[in-house]
Amino acid sequence: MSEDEQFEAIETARKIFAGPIAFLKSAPDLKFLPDPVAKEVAFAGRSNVGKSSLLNALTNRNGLARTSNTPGRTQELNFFDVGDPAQPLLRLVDMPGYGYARAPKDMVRKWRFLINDYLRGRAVLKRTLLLIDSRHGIKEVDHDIMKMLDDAAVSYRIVLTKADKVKASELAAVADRTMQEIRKRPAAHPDLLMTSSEKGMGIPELRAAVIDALD
Ligand SMILES: Nc1nc2c(ncn2[C@@H]2O[C@H](COP(=O)(O)OP(=O)(O)OP(=O)(O)O)[C@@H](O)[C@H]2O)c(=O)[nH]1
Ligand SMILES: [Mg+2]
Repeated sequence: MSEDEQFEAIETARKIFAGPIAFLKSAPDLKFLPDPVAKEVAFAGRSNVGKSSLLNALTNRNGLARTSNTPGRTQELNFFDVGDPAQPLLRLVDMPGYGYARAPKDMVRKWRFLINDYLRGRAVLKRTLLLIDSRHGIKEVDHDIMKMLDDAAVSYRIVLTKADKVKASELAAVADRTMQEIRKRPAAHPDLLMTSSEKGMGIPELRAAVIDALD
């Protein structure tokens, strides 16, 4: 993409996310999923990685998705309509986190099935944004999810979060390591997005990446 095209993609995406966006529904179980009438883009990642915060930054609406310092805040699949709610352009899906060791075992199991079944089986899911904490890089549980997505040929894109929490040199190092991982992954988008919901870093580019996923 040329610089002009990237600029245009960012501007188009900015306008879309400045328009109407509304909470649609919460699905604690696959049988409560909304009718698959719009393309979906999902936010997945370890517990506390910053999924709900990133969704809020993306839509420029604080408090649209509920965030918390305590892991395990989001416990259901939460759907948000972008565009005219009667005919949404797309739906954003805020997911429960995985890998939260201190959650009760039956809850962990329930979330794992919900996450895996949704990601693997949802025909309207156009792309999964797989969030990785800049401070920690890719962990074992992330490898498990990536393998599952690769095996099921579900397109995903890695997004580093909380970039404001690390020094520029550390960010460059974690980005390098993560890029090496991505190259080996068949279903992963070849580029990395570096973001901070707190500082707004990478958010315009992430908006463009979400819109790009709809093609
Ligand atoms: N400094 C900083 N803190 C962040 C950023 N993004 C999220 N946080 C903080 O990280 C914590 C977790 O954020 P959430 O958005 O709730 O994380 P989540 O991935 O939705 O968590 P679960 O729903 O529990 O899986 C909150 O205290 C946020 O304020 C960021 O870019 N920078
Ligand atoms: Mg959350």
